[in-house]
Amino acid sequence: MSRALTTLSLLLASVLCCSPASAVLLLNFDAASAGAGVTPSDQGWTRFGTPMVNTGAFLLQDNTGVSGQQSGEYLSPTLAAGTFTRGGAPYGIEFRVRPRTDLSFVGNAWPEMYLTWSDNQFNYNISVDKFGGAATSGTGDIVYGRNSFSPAITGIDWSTPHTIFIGHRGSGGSSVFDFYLDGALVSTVTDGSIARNGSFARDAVDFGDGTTGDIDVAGEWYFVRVWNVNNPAAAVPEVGSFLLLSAATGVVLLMRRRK
Ligand SMILES: [Ca+2]
Ligand SMILES: [Ca+2]
Repeated sequence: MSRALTTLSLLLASVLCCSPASAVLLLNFDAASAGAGVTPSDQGWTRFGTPMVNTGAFLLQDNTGVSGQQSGEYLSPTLAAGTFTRGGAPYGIEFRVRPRTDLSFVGNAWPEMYLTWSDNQFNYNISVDKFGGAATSGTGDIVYGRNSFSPAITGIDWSTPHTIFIGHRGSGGSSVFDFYLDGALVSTVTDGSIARNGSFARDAVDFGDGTTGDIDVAGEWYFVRVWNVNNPAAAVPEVGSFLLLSAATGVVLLMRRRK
């Protein structure tokens, strides 16, 4: 075996033997991958209320053009029992969104553009707020809670979409949630702060417009994913990409040796 091939073999072997365990994408609805017109209903999710429209880039949630208040949300297929366990194994909920209109920050406005899930003990929910609190311009938030909004991430410029990653860490029988904005850790919330009574979307996720109350809002959902890892840096599933990268490195080495 030539030295170059040996080098390539060693590279591949080192990747195979020493890569961290691959992250597993447990659930994924990606609007762009699904294609225009395809909704989560076509991929085994359950829809409640008004459908969203897949533009080919995102799912458009928009009930603002119809008088009265609508709701419309999608509940994912149920994952393996215990996937979400309080104090249990890591998991991550990742989604890319852009609100088009503001949450009015009154009463039951909380689920007008929200994402929710439950573990074996509690329900959790976050909402996407274009303008923080009662503001009517400026930056906005990712908030949690009901009737009052507690911000997990603030100062978000929603003129463009952003990716939110909520990482679950078990901690001695209870849980903490790390909130990431576009891959950067912003805050950590204990389950005592974010947990609510309820079991809707247990071992599953649900997103969209969850109430017929108050005003309606519009927004864009690009993807919604669940991982078996709790931080976005680890959320890279493709072993193949590592091999390709290594093979490319090997080719470069081969070319250099030939010079
Ligand atoms: Ca609504
Ligand atoms: Ca607001």
